[in-house]
Amino acid sequence: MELFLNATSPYARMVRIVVLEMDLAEAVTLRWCDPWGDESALLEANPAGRIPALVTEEGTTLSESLLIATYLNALGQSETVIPSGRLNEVLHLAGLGQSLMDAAFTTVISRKHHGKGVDDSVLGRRRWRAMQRILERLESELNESQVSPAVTLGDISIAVALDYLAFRLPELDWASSHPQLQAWHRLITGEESFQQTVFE
Ligand SMILES: N[C@@H](CCC(=O)N[C@@H](CS)C(=O)NCC(=O)O)C(=O)O
Repeated sequence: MELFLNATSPYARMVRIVVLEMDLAEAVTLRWCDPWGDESALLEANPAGRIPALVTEEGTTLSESLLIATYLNALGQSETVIPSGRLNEVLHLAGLGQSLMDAAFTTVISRKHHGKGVDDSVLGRRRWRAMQRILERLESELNESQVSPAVTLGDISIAVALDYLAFRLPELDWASSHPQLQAWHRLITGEESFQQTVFE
């Protein structure tokens, strides 16, 4: 299989961590690319021109990080990142993580193209409010005692989104205002799969 990715995409990092957690690293060739460069190989794999994109052993092209994660989860030999007995909880958390990622990533890209003033636009403010609300929700739902040895897609999605906030929007300083979440995040990101994939 081939996975198109770069070192700064939170969506791609989430999938990469799933690859590692599912013991699939040897089955996946990493295809480093610039999603903004319209490279033909990436456009072939995903006409939307976005990463992550996965080409399966059969040559099927998959896009969208959560769908790729679902596919990899079904392939793996080891413990699953979407345990069926915890489906509600895992999908609930994965959705919150993805929403946080979306709001953060759109903020970063909007700033890049329209300047920081875009944060004060109607949509910019809406995104900031969404991020604050999601962080408050996570602070109320997660703490150290909920960390189980087998990391799930929900854990991965949220922890990567939080790392992305610290990486690209450090002024938000989510950690100091959300102490329980910070403690949860510290435990999750101690995993080898997180250490191997830090944002660069
Ligand atoms: N919903 C998509 C979002 C993917 C996405 O936006 N990826 C960014 C990189 S972080 C990208 O490739 N952007 C290039 C573009 O939008 O043209 C997913 O979950 O995979």
